[in-house]
Amino acid sequence: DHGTGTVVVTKPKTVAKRPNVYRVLLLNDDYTPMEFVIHVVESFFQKNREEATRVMLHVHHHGVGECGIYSYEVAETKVTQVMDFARKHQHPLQCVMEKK
Ligand code: NFA
Repeated sequence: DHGTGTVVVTKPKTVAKRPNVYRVLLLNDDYTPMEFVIHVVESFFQKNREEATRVMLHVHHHGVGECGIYSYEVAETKVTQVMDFARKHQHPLQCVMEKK
């Protein structure tokens, strides 16, 4: 009611929104050394060596894997940092983000 006698009925959302939540993913390739990927995951995604190794092996075996969940701005920064670092070392490693 808006004080006018009008009743407003709101349709429930089918699925809850996840505003501003993004997954950062690494993609497998045949050339980037495993040790380089572990180093990337450790240094840009605040994971210890054991966790970073698990992420690297997941990507290696499944083709894609999650490094972390962030806001749009932080995810974009992570992708840029990883892509710049891989290019600098002449590895074809790809890092992407997707809305969750
Ligand atoms: N598949 C790469 C190799 O065998 C390792 C790798 C893992 C690359 C995860 C990219 C991402 N050297």
